[in-house]
Amino acid sequence: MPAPVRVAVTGPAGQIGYALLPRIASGQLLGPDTPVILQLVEVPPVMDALRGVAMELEDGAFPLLQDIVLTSDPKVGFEGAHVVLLVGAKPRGAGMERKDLIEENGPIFVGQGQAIAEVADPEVRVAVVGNPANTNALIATANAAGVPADRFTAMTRLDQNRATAQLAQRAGVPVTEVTNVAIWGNHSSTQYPDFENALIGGRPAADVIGDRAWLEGDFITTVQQRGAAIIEARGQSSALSAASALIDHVHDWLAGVPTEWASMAVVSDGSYGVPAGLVSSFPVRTDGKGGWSIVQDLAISDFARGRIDASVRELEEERAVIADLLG
Ligand code: NAX
Repeated sequence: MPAPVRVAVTGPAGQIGYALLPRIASGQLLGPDTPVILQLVEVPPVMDALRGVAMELEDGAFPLLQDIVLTSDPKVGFEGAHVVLLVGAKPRGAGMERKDLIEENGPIFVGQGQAIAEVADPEVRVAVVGNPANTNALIATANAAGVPADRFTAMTRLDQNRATAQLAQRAGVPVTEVTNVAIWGNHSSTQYPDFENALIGGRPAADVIGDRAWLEGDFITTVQQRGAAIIEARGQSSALSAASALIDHVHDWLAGVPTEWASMAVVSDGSYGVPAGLVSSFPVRTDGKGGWSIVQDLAISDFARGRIDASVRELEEERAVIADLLG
C-alpha cells in the first residue's frame, strides 16, 4: 500500500463535514488505493460532537482510514498535512450583512494560513469552502509565508455543478452531456455562470437550448440563488451537494486524472482582465497532481464581460474590508 495521505479538515462536526468525511474515508477524494489519515480541527465547544463523529467513522470500518486525529489547535491538525480543507467558519447570523460576515470570519483564516505555513507538508494543497470562500482563501494565502499562492483555491464547483444540472434538465439530456461550464468571479450571488462557452453533446449550449432569454434570465438567477432556495426548502444550507462538490474539486486537482475543465477560484494572474492577486473563479485545467492552469483564449461577449466585471468588483470591495488582514 502507498503511504497514507494526511487530510486536514476544519469544521468537521458541521453539516458539510458530516457529509464529507465518509466520502474521504471511503476513497472518493483521493482514489480507491490511497490510505488516508483524517486530521480534524474543531472549535473547543464542539469537541464532544466531534468525538461522536469520530466514533461513527470508526464504526464505518473504512479499509483506507488509517487514523483520526481530533484537535482544536490548527498547528496540531495541520501537522504534516498534504491536503487541507478549510470548511469551518461561522454561519451568517440573522441580520448580518455580508461585510459583517467577512469581518467575523477573516481572522480565522489569518491563523490558519500561518499554521499551514508553519507545520503542513511542503507540498500542501488547500481548498477553502468556508464563506466568504474567495476572500478567506485570499487571507489564508497572504498569511502563509513561503507557501506558493497556487496551492490555495476556493470552491466554486458547487456552482458549476448546479449550472450543469440546470442546463441538462432544460435540454432533457444526462448531466454527462454538459461540459465546459465556467463559473466566473465570486462564490456569491454576483457569480457569473457562463452559458456561452458551455457545450451540450459537444454543441454550443445556447444553440441546443434555443432560448437566450431563459439563459440570460432564469438560468443565471437560479444558479446564483440556489443556495437560498435550498435554505428555504430544507431549513438548512446545502451540505450534501457542497461536500460532493468538494470531492469533485479536490479529486480533479489531486487524484491523478488530468481534467480539461473545472471551475475553481484561484489567485488571478491577470487573465481575462481580472486584477492579479484577487482569488476569482475561472475555468481551469488540472493535471491531477496538484497543478492547474487557467483555460485561455475563451470568447467573452459584452454580456459576459459586464457580469464578470460586476463580480470582480465585489471581490475588490471584500478585499478592501479585510485589507488589514493581508499582512
Ligand atoms: P456548519 O455551521 O454546520 O458547520 C461549520 C463548522 O465549522 C461548525 O462545526 C463550527 O464549529 C466549525 N468552525 C467554526 N469556526 C471554526 C474554526 N475557527 N476552526 C475550526 N472549525 C470551526 O456549516 P456548514 O453548513 O458545514 O458550512 C460550512 C461553511 O461552508 C460555511 O461557511 C458555509 O457558508 C460554507 N459553504 C460554502 C459553499 C461553497 O460553495 N464555497 C457552499 C456550502 C456552504 O454554504
